[in-house]
Amino acid sequence: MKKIISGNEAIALGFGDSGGVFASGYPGTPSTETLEEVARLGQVYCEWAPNEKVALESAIGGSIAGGRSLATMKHVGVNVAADALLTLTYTGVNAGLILMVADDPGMHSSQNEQDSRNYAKFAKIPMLDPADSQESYDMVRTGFEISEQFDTPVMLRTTTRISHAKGVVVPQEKIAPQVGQWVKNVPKYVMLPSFGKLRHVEVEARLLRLQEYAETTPLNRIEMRDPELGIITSGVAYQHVRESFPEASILKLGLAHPLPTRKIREFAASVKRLVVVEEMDAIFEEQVRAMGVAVEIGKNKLPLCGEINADILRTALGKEATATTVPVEGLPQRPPVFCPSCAHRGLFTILSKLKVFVSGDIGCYTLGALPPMNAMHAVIDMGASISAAHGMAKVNAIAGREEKPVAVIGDSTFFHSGMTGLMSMAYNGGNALVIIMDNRTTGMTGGQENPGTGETLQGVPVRQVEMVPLVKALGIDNVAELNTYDLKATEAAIKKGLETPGPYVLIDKNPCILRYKIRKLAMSVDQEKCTGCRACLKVACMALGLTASGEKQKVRVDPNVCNGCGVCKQMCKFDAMHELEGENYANL
Ligand SMILES: Cc1ncc(C[n+]2csc(CCOP(=O)(O)OP(=O)(O)O)c2C)c(N)n1
Repeated sequence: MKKIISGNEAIALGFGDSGGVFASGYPGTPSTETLEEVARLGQVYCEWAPNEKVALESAIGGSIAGGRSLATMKHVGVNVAADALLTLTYTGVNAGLILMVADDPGMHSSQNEQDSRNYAKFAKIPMLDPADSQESYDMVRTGFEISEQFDTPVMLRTTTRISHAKGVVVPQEKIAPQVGQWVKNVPKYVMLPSFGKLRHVEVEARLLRLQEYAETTPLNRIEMRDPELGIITSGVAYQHVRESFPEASILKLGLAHPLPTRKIREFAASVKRLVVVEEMDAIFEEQVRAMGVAVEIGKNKLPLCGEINADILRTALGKEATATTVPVEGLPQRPPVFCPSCAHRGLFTILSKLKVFVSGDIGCYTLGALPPMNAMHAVIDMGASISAAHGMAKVNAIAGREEKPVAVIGDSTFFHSGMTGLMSMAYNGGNALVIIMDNRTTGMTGGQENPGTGETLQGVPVRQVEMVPLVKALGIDNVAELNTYDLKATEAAIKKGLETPGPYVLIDKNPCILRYKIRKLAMSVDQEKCTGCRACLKVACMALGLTASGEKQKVRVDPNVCNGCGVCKQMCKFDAMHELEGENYANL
């Protein structure tokens, strides 16, 4: 039966329909819904791993044990899993193995916009690049076939628009999951140097066989139209090409690595002007040029940064833009802020006041870097807050600087890759204050489960990892709890952590109000008492606004937005704020 589903949902469905047995992943936009959908469909066993390396390694184990396996992650997750990937390419697979990676050109929700096609080249493995939901679905099946035929992991790469846009999918006949043999094969799976050397030779031979496959597979197709203009493209860029140049001839690369060199030459010879349209890096273009084939337009006119759209393409190729994508001028900027009553707000109100150097991390708390808080000064990658703070403290000590850095990290990020940094700090005699915002969820990506939530991906209750004993086990003696809804207590706790020499950990256990649906009585402002000093606005809450312009603007609270955390109330010196009595507007 036909369905209208997103690319992520299509991959999940394709996995269940293609004899999938085991799936593991770590959340990350735009990949997250894939594993959530596998869980919702309920056909195949799946789980959240604490990080991408664990997810891929678990999928490797699933494959070795004979089950078709899937690992899901966002592009930067592949960096975390790369150690496993770059040797997995040597071992190959037993049952089929797909690494689904979702790229984020345009950085809608990421710390960088790296192009995962580089990883396919780097690891010398095939990469499938779907252009819509149907292809996302079909390429899971094809991916498993390629994986088993060529004894290789396969990367299935989407981008934000493929992952999140919906399209029609006609499912194929379902393949029942079959678990094959659990094989002991030491030279294939034990990557000692002596075995690894032999496997590397295999990898090179496999790549040549894959290159031959690339020439004939229908994944790479020539769509011959007007020979005047020929465009080599793949993925979502194919859709933009079809929209802006419906008359152009196209070589559509469904297999983005390795490339079909003979087919490329054949296509180039059959068109007058050759253009390569790809988002982000010039991966195809460089390879085509290296073949000695002339490319008229590629990255000389098209951007290396951000997404491509129909108008960018039209302009690059000398046609007029259609103005469908030109943003309206003069709209007010609305930087994202913490949710009303989020526990992170109190923390950053105080960190901002104390003007300390904050080594931040990736999660909802990264918003603390934005105005008006401006209270985060370095954010690199997941887990870096603690290790970077450690390095800062060491250099500060060498320079004779007294200031102690503060690291801020969430629970999911701590479990992902913060723990090792903290262990290093304890082991190497570090000197930073570490604040763990343990809101018992992976908030930023939509409130997923993690080892601390006490629930699996399917919502099955399990033992929670407790933060205090974990931190102590990593070698930290000074551990205290924090309540960021209490500004005075938070300030005192942070000051104590900063004054005490050596590593010091504060743990805030207030749960994510969104994930746990916590409702509190809304606040209200006594207009008689409010002086309009705006001290409360420093907490950057979207429930707070100003009264209509008049002689003296005062603060008002939108009771439909306010969730009554009372942080703004603590900023008011005039006792103008109080909880709404009698009626809980937040529950309206
Ligand atoms: C390597 C990597 N994997 C995944 C992500 C996506 N991601 C961004 S923040 C985040 C988790 C945040 O959770 P937590 O640390 O608990 O903080 P919260 O958002 O709940 O405050 C994830 C998974 C990423 N940016 N980088």
